[in-house]
Amino acid sequence: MNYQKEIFKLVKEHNIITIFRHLKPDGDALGSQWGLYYLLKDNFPDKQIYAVGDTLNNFPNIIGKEEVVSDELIKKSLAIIIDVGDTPRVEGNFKIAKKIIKIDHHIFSEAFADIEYIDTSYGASALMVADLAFKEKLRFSTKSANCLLLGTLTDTGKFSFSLSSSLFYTVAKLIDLGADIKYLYDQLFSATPLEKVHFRGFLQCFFERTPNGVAYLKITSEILDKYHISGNDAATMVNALAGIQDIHIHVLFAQVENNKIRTEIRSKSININPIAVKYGGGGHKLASGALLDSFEIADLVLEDLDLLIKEHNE
Ligand SMILES: [Mn+2]
Repeated sequence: MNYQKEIFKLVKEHNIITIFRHLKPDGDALGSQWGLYYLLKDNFPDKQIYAVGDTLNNFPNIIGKEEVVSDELIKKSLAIIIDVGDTPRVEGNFKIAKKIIKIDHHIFSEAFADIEYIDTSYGASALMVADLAFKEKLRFSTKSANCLLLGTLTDTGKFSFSLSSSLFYTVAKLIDLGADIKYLYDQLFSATPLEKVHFRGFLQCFFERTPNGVAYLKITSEILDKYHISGNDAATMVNALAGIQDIHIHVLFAQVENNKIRTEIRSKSININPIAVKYGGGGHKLASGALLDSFEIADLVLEDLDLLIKEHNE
């Protein structure tokens, strides 16, 4: 299928377009959502475009203000679901839309759209949007370029998880189109709050390891209180344990709402996605997550991950 052709055919056929992303949005969810929003607004000024969501704006001056959109409006719209592949994780009532397009770089888990554009070779959904727009020869504004670079910088960990030449080629084009990489770097990576700095130090000093090389920490609510950090923020700091000698996989288990355990798993090269899927989660080959019911189940996850390394070494 020629995705660019099919996607923009549907875009041209609809006057109302609603853009959805996943719950607890990260930089790529918001960057790809808002990059697409500005691209469609700039290039199809007669259409009504909505970025759907109801969260605090974590990236002021880069993305816009999200809107809660009525069901009546969604019903008449083309819904574009971006950076998420399974229905429970989509924020908003997208299922009632007239037509649905999915654009995502996570490993496939569920088909629900009229067009399912999935490409796991992309380091960020923002890069998929950028390439679609380049192929369609859309006009970029500084805003759309900045949003797409935001998504790329965050999801690729400042270009450490994804290193293809096509990625750098796309990024170079975004910078030429006005994306301010210095500003984004300063906003994203040069102003870590002190609590997080201290917490990172705690992680790096006190992590434990399994016999075959899984680095991990179980972060209880007592630890969270001590460092004045939320369970969700704590879990996303998993890469504080990246790049350690003889560690192949690193994991954080953090207590969140309803005593659930948010689990973030990262790997240097072994595909850890099947383990995340086994425990009800998902994501990418080298970066996946799940929500567990208890720290006891976390022990089972650790056993599985340790065994995975052992089998890999044999
Ligand atoms: Mn993403």
